[in-house]
Amino acid sequence: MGSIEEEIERLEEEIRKTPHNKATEGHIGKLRAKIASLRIEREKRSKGGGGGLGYAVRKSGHATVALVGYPSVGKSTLLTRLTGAESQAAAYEFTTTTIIPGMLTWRGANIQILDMPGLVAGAAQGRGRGREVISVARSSDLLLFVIDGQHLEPRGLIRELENAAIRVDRSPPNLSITKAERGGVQVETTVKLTRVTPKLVTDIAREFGIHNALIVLRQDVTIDEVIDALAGNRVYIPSVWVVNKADLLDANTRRKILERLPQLRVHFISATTGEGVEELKDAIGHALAFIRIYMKPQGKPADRDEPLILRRGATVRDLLQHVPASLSGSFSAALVWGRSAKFPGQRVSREHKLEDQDVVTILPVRGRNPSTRIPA
Ligand SMILES: Nc1nc2c(ncn2[C@@H]2O[C@H](COP(=O)(O)OP(=O)(O)OP(=O)(O)O)[C@@H](O)[C@H]2O)c(=O)[nH]1
Ligand SMILES: [Mg+2]
Repeated sequence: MGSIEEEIERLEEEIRKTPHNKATEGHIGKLRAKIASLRIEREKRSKGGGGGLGYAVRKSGHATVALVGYPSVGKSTLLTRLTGAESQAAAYEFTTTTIIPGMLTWRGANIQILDMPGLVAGAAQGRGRGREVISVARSSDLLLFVIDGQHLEPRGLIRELENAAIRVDRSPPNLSITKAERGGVQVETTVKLTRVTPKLVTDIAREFGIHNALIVLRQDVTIDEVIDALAGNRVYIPSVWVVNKADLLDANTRRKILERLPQLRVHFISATTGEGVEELKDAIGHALAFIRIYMKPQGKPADRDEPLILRRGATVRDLLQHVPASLSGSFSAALVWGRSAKFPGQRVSREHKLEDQDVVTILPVRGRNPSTRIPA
């Protein structure tokens, strides 16, 4: 057997050659599982191989957005338009060679936007600074895809990210895997399965070296979703799509572009003229699903001027990361008013999920009033 890379290519070739039908579905599923587990192996080796990634972008602000697109579509021009940050733009490909950060302020939220080198085919295997681009994309909260009239291949872009275990605009499949000491692989279902059989799920689990486990399927999963869950390294990231250089596109061309991208809701913008850019800022802000929380010191009115900004789904535990240590360090419970509270002033624990515009008071452990603590 050759290198991992060759083995992956051999399996991909086999999938291409195999006719796709009901009878071969299981076989293809297993081949795909094998590829997924080899890719994980490849990642492990390349990380263990030293050298490091050679870049560092410190995440900052309330959320991070990665600009993803082919070379020369106008990512850097757009970064500058959105944030004012300087990132060199030029009429040749691969102008940008490192990650350049900028900050966009939207309704009180600080959104970090990262300009990146253009993505090319084979990025997941490390072509054209692909590893950097992908690892930054993986850790972002939103992918801002930039395409232009000349580079309308959204599937190619998504495929590169999919190969690097990024799932765009999807949610994790509803299934659980509990490893066991013995007993083989048990598959239980709570719904009718139409796309996989328990036998196939068991076979795929084996490809990942899982021989004893309880797997509970709570939705009609696809083979790929089973593979994703077993691989365990998938990240699920929402996206916003823009077609840039709209200043060069007449109404007819725009209509044709929309027809070619039926599955996407694209925004036509021009990074040079600014057309559509304010609407894009709103789209980014809404996609990031911020919530505002008003802090209310015990026995005093809430601070309505400066809300804490969190993301939808945030709990009191997340909130505690954004308050002074003197408050979070002595946390015993919180009182909540607003949409997430069953009644005004409900007493809740760290696990309580907050909603937009909630008012929160943090209660310190009795006898440890934070305002009278003497700093060390
Ligand atoms: N007409 C027009 N040209 C644009 C627009 N945005 C960018 N450009 C031009 O497109 C070229 C490439 O722009 P960049 O911003 O460097 O593109 P990039 O995607 O960052 O390119 P790489 O860093 O090489 O991947 C430059 O000549 C820009 O002036 C736009 O909205 N309209
Ligand atoms: Mg650039």
